[in-house]
Amino acid sequence: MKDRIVSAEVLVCSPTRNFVTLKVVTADGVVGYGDATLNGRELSVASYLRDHVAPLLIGRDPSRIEDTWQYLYRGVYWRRGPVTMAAIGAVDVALWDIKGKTLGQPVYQLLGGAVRDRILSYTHATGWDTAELLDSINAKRAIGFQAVRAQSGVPGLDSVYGVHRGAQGYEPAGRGAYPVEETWDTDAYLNHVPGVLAAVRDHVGPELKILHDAHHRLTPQQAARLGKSVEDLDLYWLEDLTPAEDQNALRLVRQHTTTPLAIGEVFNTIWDCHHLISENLIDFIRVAIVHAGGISHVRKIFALAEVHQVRGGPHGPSDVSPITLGASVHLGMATPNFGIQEFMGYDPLVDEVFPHAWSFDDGYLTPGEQPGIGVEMNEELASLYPYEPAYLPVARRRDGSMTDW
Ligand code: KDG
Ligand code: MG
Repeated sequence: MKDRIVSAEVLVCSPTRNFVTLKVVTADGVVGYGDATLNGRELSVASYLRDHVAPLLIGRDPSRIEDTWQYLYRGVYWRRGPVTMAAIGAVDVALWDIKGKTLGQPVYQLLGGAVRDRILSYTHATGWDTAELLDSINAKRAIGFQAVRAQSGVPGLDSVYGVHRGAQGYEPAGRGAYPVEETWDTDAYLNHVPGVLAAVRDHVGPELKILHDAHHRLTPQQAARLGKSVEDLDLYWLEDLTPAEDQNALRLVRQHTTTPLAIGEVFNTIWDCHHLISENLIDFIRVAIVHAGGISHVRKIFALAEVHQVRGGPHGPSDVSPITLGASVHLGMATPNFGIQEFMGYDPLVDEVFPHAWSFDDGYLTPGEQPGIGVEMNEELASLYPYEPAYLPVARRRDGSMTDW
């Protein structure tokens, strides 16, 4: 007899930061986990799953992954958006996990098998000034990274995206009842950052892959200027130069620079990026498995990208759980046009709450051979760390008006 889903439970925990996890259990006792974390809006996805999706899963055949995806996407009328797609993503990954466990195979085998031996990954290096940034890059290289995202402070600004003060690792979400308000000045940033990136290239030589994230803060004209000014530095990519809603914004940038462009961490569906991909306006598509409907949907985005020589470079910050990272690594193993996986790393407590078969070695990630996704959840430990309100910062210009964070 076909197996059936008998329970779907939402687990919210905060071991140093918030995570939302969907746990699906079948009548045969197979357990699948999916990540549904949406930074700063966690409880909305938890409610969407708990109140509207979990009841619909009971009694369904867990092997019908694509049909369940279509049911949850097309069956709702109110489509797309980060909350809906994170919820669908969590169900999708939990069902791939169950399928792998049921068949005794790691998920990458079910996706067609390995097309590579390991996945190139990049991590974050940060410093308030250039000297500190170079030290941070040295430290990342010392643990094997061959690709590093370089972010630095900007003179005159007290806080800058991607840069932290003190010994703690960078974590953009701040716990508390209100978002932190930051001041942002694009002119100051643009005057400063090309020199910093030049100093980084000078320091590391030609081999290291250097990436940089502008975090949606530039106009197309400013972005084009930045791309042009760093062209000789042979960056691996410039990321999120312009706000991601406008799929035409990067056309101007493209016309003015050969610096590779990456975008997509806030996209939720193939419909958010098909122009960018099919009109060759980007080089890397950065959708996260969790926020873009799971393995089933991101696989389609990557397949479209393959036709246009666009590579996958999925989002992998600390605010997507180790379950998403594992799912991403499985998909990367089986995707010919996969480029690189962001790997910010996790606090040791997070690794303990989500013990995982995936591993990092010498700059590369591998998924491990455990059936399913290979990431479990220590629910007892997780329950010691209940949800805490936390928000991403907001940003205002020097004149007090709101701008993109
Ligand atoms: O929740 C927001 C973070 O995921 C984002 O700020 C991280 O831009 C980011 C990146 O590239 O990792
Ligand atoms: Mg980014």
